[in-house]
Amino acid sequence: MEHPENDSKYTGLTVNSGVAQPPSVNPYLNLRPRRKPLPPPSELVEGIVKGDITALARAVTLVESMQPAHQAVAQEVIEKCLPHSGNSRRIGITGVPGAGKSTSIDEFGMHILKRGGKLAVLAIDPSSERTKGSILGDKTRMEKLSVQNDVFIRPSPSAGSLGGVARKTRETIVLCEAAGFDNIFVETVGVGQSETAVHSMVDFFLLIQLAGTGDELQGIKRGIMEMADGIVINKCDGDNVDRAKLAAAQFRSALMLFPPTESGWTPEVLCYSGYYGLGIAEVWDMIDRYFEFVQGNGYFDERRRKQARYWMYETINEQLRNNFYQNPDVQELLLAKEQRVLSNELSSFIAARDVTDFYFKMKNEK
Ligand SMILES: Nc1nc2c(ncn2[C@@H]2O[C@H](COP(=O)(O)OP(=O)(O)OP(=O)(O)O)[C@@H](O)[C@H]2O)c(=O)[nH]1
Ligand SMILES: [Mg+2]
Repeated sequence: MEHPENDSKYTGLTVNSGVAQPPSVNPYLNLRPRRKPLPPPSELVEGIVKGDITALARAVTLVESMQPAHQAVAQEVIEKCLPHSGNSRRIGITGVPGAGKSTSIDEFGMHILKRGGKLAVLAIDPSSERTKGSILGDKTRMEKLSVQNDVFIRPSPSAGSLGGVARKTRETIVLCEAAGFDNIFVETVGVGQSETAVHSMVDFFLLIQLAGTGDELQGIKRGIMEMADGIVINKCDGDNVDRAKLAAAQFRSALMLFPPTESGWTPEVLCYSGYYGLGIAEVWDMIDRYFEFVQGNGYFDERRRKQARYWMYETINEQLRNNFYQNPDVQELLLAKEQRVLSNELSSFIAARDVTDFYFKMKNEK
């Protein structure tokens, strides 16, 4: 091709002859094997109960899928796994970003694996942005656990409503237990509502805190502290030890002002270092003592029963909401009403009543 700009008299940029670029569309795309057909539920259940990780992972993928066909299989698998579930310690772990959750889970996990048993690490993280980051982050931060045989690490189901994400994690707990995982960690980042969701599915709720600049207690919502069965101050190492101990004392005195817990257990405050592996055994001794205590006084079973009831209502709420919002006629009407509310032609309450009336009428006619 003629390139006037390559003329020796041309004073602008010159163009070099290039190399052929690869096609932008993968020529082998259509040669890829088709997706495997859905395995029958009974086959998955059989695999899960035998402890087959591949079957477990496939079932969890179905639980997380939005497709109705996948959901149908998933629900059947869960139902068949239920009689094999329940036999585990479910431990929720929360803390603000950077508190050291991943680093600590690696140490805690290795500590309990030494005693035998299997560990599943699940997460609840309803924000898609972080999910992408934390998959990468957790792979590197949980470097000891991620190469163990008896460990199943699963990042949070991808973004959706918190209720939806939490339900999937709860269902995944059932599958993991059926596969023989007798220790379940559910991690969540300590900002927002996800702690409540995690609290509603675990037996023990561990709050990881950091020693700060003296105003530790201000940043933490009271509600989260009230949910905690144990508070641990991480990064108690190097020249941070004194500050960590001070923070622990502050937490202890703050906890004394709280009303007694439902379980009768007094939450303990401990210092440790996840990174250097200091004080890990002490944290775990506390958790052991808690389980002994609540199994003795019956609170363990009571909490699980209450959680089961909670999840029944949560699931109903979610299904009602989905049924409403996913109805095409409702969607159309909603859009129209929304416009009128935005332009001040209609009050929010009347608009809401119009749409719900329409929905109830439609349901009654069916
Ligand atoms: N000095 C010290 N640093 C620690 C300790 N535990 C974690 N860290 C460091 O703190 C940083 C955050 O640790 P992570 O384990 O990724 O924290 P995280 O809570 O999982 O953070 P997110 O996944 O972002 O929510 C990392 O740079 C760790 O190396 C500890 O015990 N001592
Ligand atoms: Mg992390």
